[in-house]
Amino acid sequence: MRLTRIPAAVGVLIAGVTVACNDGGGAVCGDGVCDPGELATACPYDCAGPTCDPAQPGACAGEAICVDRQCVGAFGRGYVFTVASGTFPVVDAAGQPWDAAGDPPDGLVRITIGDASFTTPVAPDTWAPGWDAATPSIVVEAGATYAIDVLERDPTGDALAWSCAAAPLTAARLAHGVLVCASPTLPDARVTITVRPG
Ligand SMILES: [Ca+2]
Ligand SMILES: [Ca+2]
Repeated sequence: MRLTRIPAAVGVLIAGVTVACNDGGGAVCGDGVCDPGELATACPYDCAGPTCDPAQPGACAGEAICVDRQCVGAFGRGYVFTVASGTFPVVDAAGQPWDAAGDPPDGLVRITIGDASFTTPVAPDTWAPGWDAATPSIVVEAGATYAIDVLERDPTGDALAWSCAAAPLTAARLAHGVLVCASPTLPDARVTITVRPG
């Protein structure tokens, strides 16, 4: 079907008053509104040319992120969180070696977004784990909390090494695309997590 571009896509001037006329709910291609999930490639009528650069975290104002060069609502959409890598301090928070005889730690990371939780595999015997472990797509709603728990595995179970939490997970953090969890007290205790829409 051929769509005709008309000024009414953004409003109609009636007796000197501009009336929004294409604000119906749902992602309807052709309604003149670039809804979440609509892309310039699939629906150029609604999502006109490039409006943002995804390499610029602050490219979109308000609670929005840049997807396919369009500023779209940050919340109510899926994200993939990838626990990339990290570093462990030489000793734990109690000043004790992680394992017997100074053996390197066996780190893993649990990430919790709202009600969704994901745990990486263990990276055995390393001070610089490179998990590169991606979550399934997790839908982030406005106001969702997040928590990152870095653990160390022993035969007796997992011990918490350090952790980070925030409420809520802001659009700015989602747009920035990187979450870093570093301990304020343990030197070199650091984990980097990347975030992308997906
Ligand atoms: Ca070990
Ligand atoms: Ca261990």
